[in-house]
Order: sequence, then C-alpha cells, then structure tokens
Amino acid sequence: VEADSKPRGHLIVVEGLDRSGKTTQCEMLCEDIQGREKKVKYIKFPDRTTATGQMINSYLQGKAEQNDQAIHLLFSANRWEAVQGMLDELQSGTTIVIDRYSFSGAVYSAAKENQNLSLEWAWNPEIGLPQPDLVLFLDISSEDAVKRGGYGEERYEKEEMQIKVRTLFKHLFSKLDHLNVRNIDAGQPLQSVADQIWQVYLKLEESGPAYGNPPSFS
Ligand code: FDM
Repeated sequence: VEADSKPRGHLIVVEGLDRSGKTTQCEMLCEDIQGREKKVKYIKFPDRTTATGQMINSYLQGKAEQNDQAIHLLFSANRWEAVQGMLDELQSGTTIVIDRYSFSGAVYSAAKENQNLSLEWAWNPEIGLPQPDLVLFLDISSEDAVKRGGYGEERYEKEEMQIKVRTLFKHLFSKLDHLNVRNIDAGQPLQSVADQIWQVYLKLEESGPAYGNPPSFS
C-alpha cells in the first residue's frame, strides 16, 4: 500500500513555559523547513479566532470567569474542532508545526493553585487526538524565565504557576515515554536554540517519510 500512496507531512509540537521563546522558534523552524522546498503550516493553540477560542481568550484576559473543568474542556474542544483540518493538511504533504498542544492543556489545568484537577483527569479529553511525530520541549529554568522581562497580564502568567507547570511537564513526558519527546536547552541564545532544534528536525527527516494518519493518543 505504502509504495503507491503519497507520504504525509510530519506533525511537530513545540511546548514550553511562557517566555521560553516558543513562538519565535516555531517561526524560525517553519522558515527553515520552507527553505527545503517543503510545505509547512504553523498552528497555535489556543486558536483564539474560533467560537471556543473567543471564550478562552476572555477567560485568559480575566474578562470572564469559568469553572475549572469547563474551561479545561473548552481548551480541549478548541483542539478537537481543528483535527479534520490538520489531518487533511498532513495528507496533502504539509508538515504542521504546532505552538502548544495537549501537553500544555493537561499541565496548565493541573498546575492551578486550588489543585482541583488531577493530571490524569486533565489528560483524558486528549485521548484520541493525533499524536505528534516529534515533541520539542523548550526547557528553561523558572529563574531564567523570570529574568527574560517579566510576565504579561494574562491569567497563569505568575511565577509560582510557572514553576509548577515546569515540574508537571517533566512528569507528564516521563509518563508518555512512548512519545518522541526531545528536551531543548532554551536558556541558550536564540540562534543556538534554533540550531539544536534544526538538528533534531533533520533526524526526523532522515528517519524517512510517514504514511497514513498519525496514531492517536491512548
Ligand atoms: N493553555 C494553553 C492552557 O491552559 N490550556 C491549553 O490547552 C493551552 C493550549 O493558555 F498560559 C494556557 C497556556 C498559556 C495560555 O497562552 C495561552 P499563549 O500565550 O497564547 O500561548
């Protein structure tokens, strides 16, 4: 079957704390992939443009309150509603670079001060979503994150929360040990982080093309 079907694009996720340089690195990676004559698409979660995304945006900006479970499920729905579009892009040979995904989804909810949601509960609605071929975890110490110019005004952009988020990311990735997760030292200068990421990307390309839909989270 594989011999006469077209290879699909790769699904790459970039995760990390606030101020880890995620968005800049996603942009640089997309440019470099494009430079190799490949089709690439950048996606960011939450996607604040959709109906669920607008509710999430109001919540993050403190303009609306939501119960912890409800907002958690809205973040997840914001991914689920994008699945068909993502699969179509992958099938057309486009590589997708995602800025935050299910890992942020589970970890930020579980890091909340009131400890209302367990990591296990929070992971559940992610089951069935397409599993990335590669996860780049931009790791930065919480102290370095603070030094990088302070946090913005949104909910969750607080030092204590970020420290918990970092610990929970590491815990979640250690539990999901069948995934291809690569730790990137994001405390380095911009270009050196980009170089680390590029080396990892090249290994993914060298491992050969992928076919069919990606497996789902279980
Ligand atoms: N966030 C992001 C969540 O709490 N759940 C999610 O599923 C996702 C994708 O929302 F604080 C949090 C992480 C961050 C905020 O910030 C979104 P950015 O600056 O748009 O990435």
